[in-house]
Amino acid sequence: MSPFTLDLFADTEPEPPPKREQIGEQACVLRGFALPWLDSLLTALEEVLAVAPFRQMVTPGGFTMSVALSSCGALGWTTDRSGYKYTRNDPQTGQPWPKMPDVFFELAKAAAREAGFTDFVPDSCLINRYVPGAKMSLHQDKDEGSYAAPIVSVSLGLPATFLFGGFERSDKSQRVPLLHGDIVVWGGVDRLRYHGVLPIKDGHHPRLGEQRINFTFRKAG
Ligand code: MD3
Ligand code: FE
Repeated sequence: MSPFTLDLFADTEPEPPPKREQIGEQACVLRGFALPWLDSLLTALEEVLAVAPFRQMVTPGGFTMSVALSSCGALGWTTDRSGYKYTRNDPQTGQPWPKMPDVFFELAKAAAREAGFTDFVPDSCLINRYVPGAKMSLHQDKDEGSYAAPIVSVSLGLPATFLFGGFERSDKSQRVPLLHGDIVVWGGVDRLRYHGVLPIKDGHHPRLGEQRINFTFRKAG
C-alpha cells in the first residue's frame, strides 16, 4: 500500500450504519425508527383493540385470511365475500372505528417526513396481527382513494421477510427482512408495487410474545 493511500484513510471515522435504507426509487426502510415510541404505541394499541378487536376476515374468493385485522382512524379496511373496502364503521360493532391515537398519527407523520414525504395526513391505520405460519400473499394496495400519498408501515414483534415485487405479479421480488421497530415508507413510483410477507417463523419476542404486529398508515379517503 502506498503512503498516499494510507494518508487518505488516516483521519476517516468509521461510517455509522445508514439511517435510511433505500429499497426502491421512492421506498425506504428506517431501521428502528419506532423504538423510542414503543411504550406509548403499545398502550394506545391496547385501547384501540378493546373497542375493535382483531378478527380474521374472509376474502371475496372465500378464503379466511391467516392475518387477523383491526383498524383505527376515520376509515378502516375490511374484506368479505362482497369485496374489499374502506368503511367509516366497524362492521362487527356497527360503531365508528376507534379514533387514531395521537401517538400513531405523530409517528406516521414523522416517519413520512424522514423519508421525504412532507404533509402526510393519514386517515386510516390498518393493524395486522401475524402468528407463526401467518403470511400475506403478493398483492397491490389499490383500494385507497388516491395513490398520491405514501404508505407508512411499522413492524413490531417477531421478524418477517417482506417481499417487494414489481408492477406485475410475475415480476421477481426483492426480500427485505423487517425487524421489531423498523418502519418502511413507500410512495410515488413505488406505491403500486406488488408486495407480500412470507410465513412468519416460530419464535418468541420479549415484548410482543408469539406474534408480529404491523401498522399501515394510509390516506384512504
Ligand atoms: C409495498 N401489509 O396491509 S407492509 C397490507 O407487513 C400489507 O403487514 C404488509 O401489505 C404487512 O396491505 C406489508 C405494507 C405495505 C403497504 C403498501 C405497499 C407495503 C407496500 C405499497 C407498495 C409497496
Ligand atoms: Fe399491502
